[in-house]
Amino acid sequence: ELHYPDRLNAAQVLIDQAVADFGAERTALLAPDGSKLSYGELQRRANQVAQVLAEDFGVIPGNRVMLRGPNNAWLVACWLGVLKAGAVVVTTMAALRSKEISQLAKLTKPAVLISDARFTEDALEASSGAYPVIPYGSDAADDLIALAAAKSGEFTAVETAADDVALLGPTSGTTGVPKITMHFHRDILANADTFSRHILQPTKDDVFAGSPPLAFTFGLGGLVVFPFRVGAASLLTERATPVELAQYAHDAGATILFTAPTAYRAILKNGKADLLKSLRLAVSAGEHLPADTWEHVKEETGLELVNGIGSTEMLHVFISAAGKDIRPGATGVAIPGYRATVLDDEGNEAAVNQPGRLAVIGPTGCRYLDDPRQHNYVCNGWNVTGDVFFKDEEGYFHYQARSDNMIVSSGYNIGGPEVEAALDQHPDVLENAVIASPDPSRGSVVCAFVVLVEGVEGNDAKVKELQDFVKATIAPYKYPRQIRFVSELPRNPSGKLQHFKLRESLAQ
Ligand code: 3SK
Repeated sequence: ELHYPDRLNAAQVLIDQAVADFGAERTALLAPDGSKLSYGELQRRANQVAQVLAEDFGVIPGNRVMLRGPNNAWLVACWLGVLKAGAVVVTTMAALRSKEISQLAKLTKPAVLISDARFTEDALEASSGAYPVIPYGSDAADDLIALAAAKSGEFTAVETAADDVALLGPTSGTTGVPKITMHFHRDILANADTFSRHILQPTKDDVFAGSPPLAFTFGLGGLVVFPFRVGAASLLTERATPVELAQYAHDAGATILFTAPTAYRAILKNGKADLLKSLRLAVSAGEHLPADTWEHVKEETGLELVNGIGSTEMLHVFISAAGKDIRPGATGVAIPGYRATVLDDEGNEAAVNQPGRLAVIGPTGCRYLDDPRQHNYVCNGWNVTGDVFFKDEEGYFHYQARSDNMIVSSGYNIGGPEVEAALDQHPDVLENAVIASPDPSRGSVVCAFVVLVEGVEGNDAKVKELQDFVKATIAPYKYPRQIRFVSELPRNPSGKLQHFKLRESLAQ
């Protein structure tokens, strides 16, 4: 059972408390170029961001502030500064296009959008003056960094309630409309005090590293919340291939790595297993970890990957195992603080070894912002995830499949319907359907079945044209790596698309 005071500001704990407990001089953040930022310097930056927001932009507690940028020290300072000001962070992927930002802004109603200067174009197009866009990293006089430099760096965190909303985390919906998960200040600490504390057992001497963006709660936990909760350091990389990540982590003396199975496979494939040997722990989540990947990593590096499943709805990992508790091929058991089960179609607990929907209860949980889909996710107190698992005799959970058509590719969650909607906008596309196609290196890739309008030829040039079109319409990482031209799509008698038939056709 976790106990937090009624008045709790997660940023006050993660930065002010860390400075008090571990010292201002301790390294908080590292970058691949060898630069470092201490806890004291980061605290000052976060305070300055809070001052800019409150004093220059009139941000008040409860306002929402959208953040957009790759993983770096300024993004972390902004994240902490927004929370210290009592406002609510809305995390977004830097790669999102204006249409996607507008959609999220419509749902979350930000008072302000703070954007890395390299990504302001889409942000400005999306806002079209409805809310201010504050760039950071430009030469402009109104750049956040310039505005921050004029501030004292003294700011007392707003005394938010433990169950005030701190974070709005979007998750791609299967209907094309994103869902916005709401998380409280206490939820942010709860992940550190359950998964991190019991499974990773970090100390202040650990150095965390990893690939997931801070806009994905997998990255936020692993690269900010977990290290800062114990006064450890975190290496942030803006953009790195798996091999570059392994090299940076090695050079920075990283001890705990967070990435997806795809990246571990790529590191081994490129003959760079040695770079991982100095790690104390390597965490694999975001997509299914097959037993042979686990064995291969063990053979090549001696490391026993810590597998885990989490969700944006639950904020972070809730099933995992480490050390002697690991069973290769299984995801693990419910971590202390959480309970998990498998439900059958009637909502009853499924028998041992019988697949069903994975359900979980714990200190974090799903609260969608103003969204009727809440009723599908939370039933009788159980958070019913979109994953099919079975539980074995020992209580270990084994992944089977995703029960919706969310495509998990290289650790990115991509809603199939969103890609379908983008393709549909192309004048040559009559209709289309998108599914996951199994891929040995990425886990899955986005595969689109496309019916072209009459007279248009489906050839390699058209494939490239449609791919470029999707990349320009939605975040480029969502583009269909495979496109198959077909004369019609399978539908049931009431006209509903039968995605499962397309999946079957891939398997043949
Ligand atoms: O397993 C996942 O996909 C996940 C999602 C959110 C946060 C953490 C994780 C591991």
